[in-house]
Amino acid sequence: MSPDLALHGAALPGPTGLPASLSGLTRTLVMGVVNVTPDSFSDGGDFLDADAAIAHGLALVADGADLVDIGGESTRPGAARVDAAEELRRVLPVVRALAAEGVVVSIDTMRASVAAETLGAGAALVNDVSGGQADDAMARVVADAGTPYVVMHWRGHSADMASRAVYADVVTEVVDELRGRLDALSAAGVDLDRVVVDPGLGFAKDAGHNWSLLAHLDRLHVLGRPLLVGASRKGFLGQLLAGGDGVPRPAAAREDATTAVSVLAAAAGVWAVRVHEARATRDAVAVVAAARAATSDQWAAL
Ligand code: PMM
Repeated sequence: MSPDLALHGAALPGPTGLPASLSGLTRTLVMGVVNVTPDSFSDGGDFLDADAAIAHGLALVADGADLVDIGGESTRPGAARVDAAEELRRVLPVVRALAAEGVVVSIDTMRASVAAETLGAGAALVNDVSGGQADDAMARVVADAGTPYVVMHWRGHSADMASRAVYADVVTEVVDELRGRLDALSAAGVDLDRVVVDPGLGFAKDAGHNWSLLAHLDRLHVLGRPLLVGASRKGFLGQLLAGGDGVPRPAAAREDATTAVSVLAAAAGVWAVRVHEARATRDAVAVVAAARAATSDQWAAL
């Protein structure tokens, strides 16, 4: 049996092309979320005003976030799309201001035009929940910019993704479908050394699918790419923590469970976790890194 079973996933190094401040870290990184939307499931409407969004991004960094993910389009189940002009109007001033403050900014978008504009305004990474499927032009933008690129597992837009949550073996199918995306993106000119993969918890997945993926994160390492996991405040945590009446725990009261998932993900060796509150997760990933270092020291000494 492995001596360090609880810490089985040696953390993979991050993608090529990260700012130097993030490339040498030996712990799981913390990606803080700022949704500049009226309708995201947990923070919708809180940061629709650019000044509030900028202040929140800075607060996340003060709390320990290594990078901040800015999104202008809600992807919660059932959400309708916004047009590109509105999405850009929401995110551009926030990206520009935070990048000017020295914050490492990730842009959460499925649109090539929004990615291109915000990369020009200082974003350092593109986080595409569709993994390049929503916009054929995305691969070209990312390849030309040479920035890191998060490719999430996705089966279709939010309006009807629930009907696509059908799997015979969710872990195998997610791995196979992500591999298919990597092949397609590579053929389109994207340097896979710059790619991070994400199982897409909650996207065309029910609670059971999310738990299976979390329990088998180690199997995603077969893709040979750094991993990102986004479980923060998601519905499956609300279901887990439902009261006796069966009513899911509200999103804002899922923070401790989110931190517990950050521990699991860090122990499985993910490169980064995407969270709405940074402080507790930053402490959690520090704990896992210290335990991992002590485990290797102990066995190296034998
Ligand atoms: N989840 C949301 C939005 N963007 N991006 C990645 N890479 N992974 C995720 O799991 C993910 C994401 C869900 O919406 P939220 O911003 O309201 O949490």
